[in-house]
Formats: sequence, C-alpha cells, structure tokens
Amino acid sequence: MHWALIELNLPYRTVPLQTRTEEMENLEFLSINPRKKIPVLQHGDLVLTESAAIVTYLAERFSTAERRLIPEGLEQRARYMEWLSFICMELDATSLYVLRRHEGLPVVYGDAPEACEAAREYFQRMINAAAMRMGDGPYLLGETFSGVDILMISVLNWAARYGLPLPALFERYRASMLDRPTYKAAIEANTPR
Ligand SMILES: N[C@@H](CCC(=O)N[C@@H](CS)C(=O)NCC(=O)O)C(=O)O
Repeated sequence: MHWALIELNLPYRTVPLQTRTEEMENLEFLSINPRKKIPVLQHGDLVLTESAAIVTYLAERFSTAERRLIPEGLEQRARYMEWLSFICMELDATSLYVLRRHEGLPVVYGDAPEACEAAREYFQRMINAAAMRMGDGPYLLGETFSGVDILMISVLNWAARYGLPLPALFERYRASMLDRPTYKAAIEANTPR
C-alpha cells in the first residue's frame, strides 16, 4: 500500500499497528476492520481493506498521465484483472497462505505437512506457467509498471521467505523491482522505528 501511494506521489498519514496485539482489539480499529487485519485504507468516508482492492482503488482514482498504475484500454485492463486474480488466488490464497498458516503459525493453525508440500508444488507449477505468459517485460503488463507489479512483488517476497525457487525470469524481475527507488522508499515507510 505504501508503495502504491509513493508511486502516485500522494500525501498520506500512517497509523502504525502491530497484528495480533492489543492494538487490534481496540474498539476504534474493530469498527474499521472487524477482521482484525492490515492494511486498511481510509480516504474520506471510504474505508477499504484487502491489498488488491486498495492498490487498484488508488490506481483508478489517482493515476495521471505522468503516473499511471492501471491501464486505460479495455484489453489491457482485462490483463491487469487477470494478473490480479491469479496473484491473489493461485499464488497467494492457495499456495503461500497455506505456508504462512501451517509453517509460519503452526501453534495457531496446526501442522499440515502434506498440505504444505502440495502448496509448494502448486506454487511451482503456477509460477512456471506465469513465466511462460509474461512476455518480454520488463513489467507484468509489458512496457508499463502497474498495480499488479506491486502485488506480485509482495507474493514473490513471501515465496523467497519460504525458500520457494523462482524461474530465472522472475528472479530477474524481482531483483529489478527491489532496486526501484519507490520500492525502497516504501520499505522505509513501512519499517517501524
Ligand atoms: N487478504 C488480505 C490479507 C491481509 C493480511 O493477512 N494481513 C496480515 C498482515 S501482512 C494480518 O493482518 N495478519 C493478522 C492476522 O492474520 O491475524 C490482504 O491482502 O490485504
């Protein structure tokens, strides 16, 4: 979320919250997100949860001719939505989320070695298929950086954390994104002091 805000050069205020702490039980936060999850975006009366929705909302609302995070043409927007759905469902929900729960937090969600093994294999199959679909890059949508690159890097970072190897194309893609000044600024902004 920081990354999208920084790419779009938007002024914003951060309220730092730590998950799974008393801060999440705070009534004000519960009224904003009863699911007790971050990130949450508040823009005027609009309260939005879910990273994919937040990044896409910011992209739709604040893109300009100079800084555009979602394409204008119908077919390119369809490609954006395709990547968005693939990243959230195939890479995150059915693969990495399983690892985050059962390898990362077994005390809460229980051990499930077979499910984790299957999730690792599934991630590999999906990311290899995605590499065949990516084209010449340098971004998911070709020549133009967009919100789906932000979301893809978030899942590729999780993959790296769980030791999942990436196809060479995505290794190069991730390295070049991590080198982007706006990415570095976002990490800085998201690091607790
Ligand atoms: N699908 C949500 C997932 C959000 C999520 O799981 N956030 C983590 C922090 S990165 C969290 O709030 N975890 C707290 C918990 O699971 O109790 C999104 O993409 O925004």
